[in-house]
Amino acid sequence: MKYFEKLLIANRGEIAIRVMRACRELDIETVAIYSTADKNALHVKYADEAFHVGEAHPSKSYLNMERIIDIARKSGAEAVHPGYGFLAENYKFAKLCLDENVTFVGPRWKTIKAMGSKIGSKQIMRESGVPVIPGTEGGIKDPEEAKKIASVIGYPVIVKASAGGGGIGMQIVNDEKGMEEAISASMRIAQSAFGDATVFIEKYLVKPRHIEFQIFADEHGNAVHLFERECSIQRRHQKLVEEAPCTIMTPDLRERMADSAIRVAKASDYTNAGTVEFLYSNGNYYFMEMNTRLQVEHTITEFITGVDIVKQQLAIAAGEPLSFEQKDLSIRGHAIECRINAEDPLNNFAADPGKIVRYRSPGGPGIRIDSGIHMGYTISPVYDSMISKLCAWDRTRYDAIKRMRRAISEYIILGVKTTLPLHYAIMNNQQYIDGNTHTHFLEEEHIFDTLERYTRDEEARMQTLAGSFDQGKKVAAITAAVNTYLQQKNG
Ligand code: MV4
Repeated sequence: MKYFEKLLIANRGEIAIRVMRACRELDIETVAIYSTADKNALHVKYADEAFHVGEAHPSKSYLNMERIIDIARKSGAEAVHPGYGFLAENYKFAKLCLDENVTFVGPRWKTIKAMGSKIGSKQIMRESGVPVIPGTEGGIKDPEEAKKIASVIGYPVIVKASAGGGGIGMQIVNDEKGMEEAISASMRIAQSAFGDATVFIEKYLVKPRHIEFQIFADEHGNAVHLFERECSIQRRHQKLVEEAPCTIMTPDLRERMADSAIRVAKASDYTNAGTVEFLYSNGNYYFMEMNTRLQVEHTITEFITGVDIVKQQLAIAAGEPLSFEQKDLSIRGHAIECRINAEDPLNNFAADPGKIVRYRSPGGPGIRIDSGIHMGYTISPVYDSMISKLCAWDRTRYDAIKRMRRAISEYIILGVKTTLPLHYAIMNNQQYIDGNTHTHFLEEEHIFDTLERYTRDEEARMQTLAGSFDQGKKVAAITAAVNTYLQQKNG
């Protein structure tokens, strides 16, 4: 089954290639778009056809809706896959596709619009019997009202922007005295970032876990979930490590959370692939938001379920019913994803774009790499700094961790600073190994001390490896990173 003759991929980098790979296996022709900065990028080479879409800045290229629709017309593509980021959750683009008779591979525009409002989506879920974090039901009109609600739910509370994302405009309030300032700060940031100053408050959960459920819904009323992913390890609201399944999941909790996730899908009139994000704290879980797109970390769900999520997206977009029922799905083994970024973990994760002068990626059993870069490639400062998604699967969680360590130790990336040493440290951190992750993991765990201990203990073995793998520079880089950190810490 082909679903479409030709698909336009309105994205770049690894996710554009990921979507094209599904198309290649389905005999669907692919159309790439590229900005001036991406003329020689891998996703352009991978596609059957490629069209220049505009200048490097996203507003001139990957966000240029009219131009992208033009290219779909010109190339004869019947459908557009938006990937993640850029136009993926822009309801105006989904609506434009509908109006222009091009299939948007994603949910209906009205669903995207409704889920884009934190207050609105929370209201829908509250009415559908999905647990939500206690707080204001609508936007805050005056600080006195906020104080009244806060005194009922108890401090600390958190002020959030309704239009927000990525933690922008979030303010934690510890007592009544801080309320007015937090609300005005949050409103100011929300207004300038989203053009919408609507904010709301809710109970602040201390060190929660981020647990999300992958769901699918077709146009025939069927909805299933593909279990959960745990994504608590983040920095500045960007995920660094994800895994599936979640270590603290029990059959009972999974049943309840999955039931809520399916309720979310039904309540939002959902179609296609989506992710329902929950915060989990002290045995309770709460709906946080719905992501109406294919996610970066879909790979680990593919590992544990064997389902090709992109192929299913295309099938649903073509009007096909889901090819499986809930009872056909089960979890096999454990998968972990490390997002390898060109950035410096020892300098507040500052981006470190530049040329990759030496590159060799790992492989072998249970390893998957999704990447849009190669040796000699120059990572542009204009786009995000992800080098690759390194995923490891094995029968048990601990085996998957050991496999990830092995893969990291095979990885050679020279020319830019990367998060690899940090991932190495996390994979050797006892709390991580024990499954004790939460949203403040990086700050609370003495990750870099663990890195130091690991490096010291394993140096001899690493040196041997370095000889045969020509990894001397990598070992030196890790050692230097540890020394810099210790210098900073000690004075
Ligand atoms: C919270 C929270 C605690 N309590 N809400 C961060 C991003 C945004 N999507 C929501 N976020 C949070 N909301 C309440 N009521 C803690 C966070 C949070 C967080 C959530 C998920 C993953 C990482 C995080 C890191 C810091 C804070």
